Amino acid sequence: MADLKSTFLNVYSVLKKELLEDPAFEWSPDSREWVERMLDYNVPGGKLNRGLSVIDSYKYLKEGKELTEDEIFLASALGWCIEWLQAYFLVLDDIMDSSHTRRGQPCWFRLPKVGLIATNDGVLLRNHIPRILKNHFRDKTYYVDLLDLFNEVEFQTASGQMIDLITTLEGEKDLSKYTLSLHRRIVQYKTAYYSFYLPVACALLMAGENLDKHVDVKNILVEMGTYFQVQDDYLDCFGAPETIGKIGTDIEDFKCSWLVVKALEICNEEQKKLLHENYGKADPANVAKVKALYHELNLQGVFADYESQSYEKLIASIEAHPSKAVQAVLKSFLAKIYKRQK
Ligand code: GPP
Ligand code: MG
Ligand code: MG
Ligand code: MG
Repeated sequence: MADLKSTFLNVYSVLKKELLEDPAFEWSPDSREWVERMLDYNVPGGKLNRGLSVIDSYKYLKEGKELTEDEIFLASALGWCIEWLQAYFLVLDDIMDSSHTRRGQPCWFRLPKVGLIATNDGVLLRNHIPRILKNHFRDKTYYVDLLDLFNEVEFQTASGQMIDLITTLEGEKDLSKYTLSLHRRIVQYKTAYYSFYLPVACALLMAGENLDKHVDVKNILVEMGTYFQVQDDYLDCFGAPETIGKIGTDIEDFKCSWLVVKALEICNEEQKKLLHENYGKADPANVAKVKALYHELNLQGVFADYESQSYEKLIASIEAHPSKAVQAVLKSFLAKIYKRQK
């Protein structure tokens, strides 16, 4: 595993070097330095689960056959495309969510030298993906399918992000619209497709599969991604910032988080009034009142039940899948996130 990770990181250096020598631009020392610093700050510092999953999944699909060096490189390059996509989303999401920290350091746009240049860096990160794909996959039979996959998934994510944002609009602060079905729609689109379906879909394309034949796999991965974002919502309030690398902002931002949806489901009238008065305000005193209510309602216990039920359901649907190789892919993915603390 440690070995796979270091191979994966070596591929990052190769891809970065190619991008910094992209012949479509006339580089200067300044521009090269900026992009290199921007990439090193935003691309490789996460858990790398999404990227590494492409290699893992491809291995399972090859049913134990030793991968060639070329296959490992290509699966890693696709894994990095997903990490690039994630970096692009996070740089912009942190601006949209007024976040302060990410991966244990200030958000990129919070650096005094960066500010709103970060928006253009997001655009650059996004543009790097088709360049990596062109450099390494142009002559593959599945090249068009890869481009189409990344486009589809980006559209779904941006659409999910849009509903995440517009539900919080000032002047329409109305908690009564925050239901489990709205929450589900948001997280399915903003998180599940790019974080769960995309890595496995990349591996399937590399293995020569037709994605139209794997709708059942997609459905299971979307379920898993939904569970993953519920964990993210939970950790936003109950996680330790030193462990998750970020300070939560969902309460301040009036987000349709799984926690507020559950709180609204189980609270009494008096508690509901407290939520209405304090949710979505930046003042730490208001935030503290919401957190105290979450404790009072034992949302930790409610979440623990949700977590074990989701796990059981996911395992049952995975075991109903006819292919043992696909089962192995999905189970290894689930094992990586079950009861995660970060
Ligand atoms: C995670 O939501 C969703 C994304 C990172 C998708 C962003 C999509 C864009 C098109 C910008 P989150 O805000 O809960 O994540 P975190 O808790 O990590 O800030
Ligand atoms: Mg965010
Ligand atoms: Mg967000
Ligand atoms: Mg979050």
